[in-house]
Amino acid sequence: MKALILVDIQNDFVPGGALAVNNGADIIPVIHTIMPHFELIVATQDWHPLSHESFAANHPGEKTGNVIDLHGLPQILWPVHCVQHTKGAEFVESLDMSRVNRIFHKGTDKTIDSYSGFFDNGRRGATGMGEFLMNQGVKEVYVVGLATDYCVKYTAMDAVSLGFKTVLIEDACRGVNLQPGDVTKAIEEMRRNGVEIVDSSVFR
Ligand code: VGL
Ligand code: ZN
Repeated sequence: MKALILVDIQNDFVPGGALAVNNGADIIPVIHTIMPHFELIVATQDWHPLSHESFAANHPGEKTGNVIDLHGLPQILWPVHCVQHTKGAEFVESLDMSRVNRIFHKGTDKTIDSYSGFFDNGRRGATGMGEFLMNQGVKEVYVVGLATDYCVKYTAMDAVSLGFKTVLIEDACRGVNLQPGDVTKAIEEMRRNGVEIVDSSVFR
């Protein structure tokens, strides 16, 4: 049994959003061509309280892009994004959510960020997605979404660590590239960690 994981396809991560990923919305038609090949589809939703400590605005004197020590973990400071119950946190309207079986929220604990859709960055808590997929008999996961160099990368690498055969569909992802080359590096890191990298053309 295989499952498709949609990572953080939310308004704040596409052009016009608070943490927009270049060409982020271009993945949506690609994902629509892939969806019919899956019986099980799950989605992650970055879902922060306004007080989330990954927001630069919650650290007077700090700005977006700075790295701080957050309760023992290095934390990149982000603009305020994906605040619970706001427009920015909603799934992009053109995405067909009718095919999505379950949604998993992440980043709800204000004291720790959560790039992966499985665990927070300290592996202190789980979202329940891993257990859900295992209970459904899933052995193989295909990962798509935003952003390649953060939430997609950590989700894919955690999937490997949980024992899933893990495939990244590269053209169904886009990245932030805070530093030029970050996306390329993220793809290489995933490959090194056992993630198979493919193009959506394998489904045609
Ligand atoms: C993400 C930074 C902060 C992502 C989420 O979805 O890649 N990046 N929160
Ligand atoms: Zn976030």
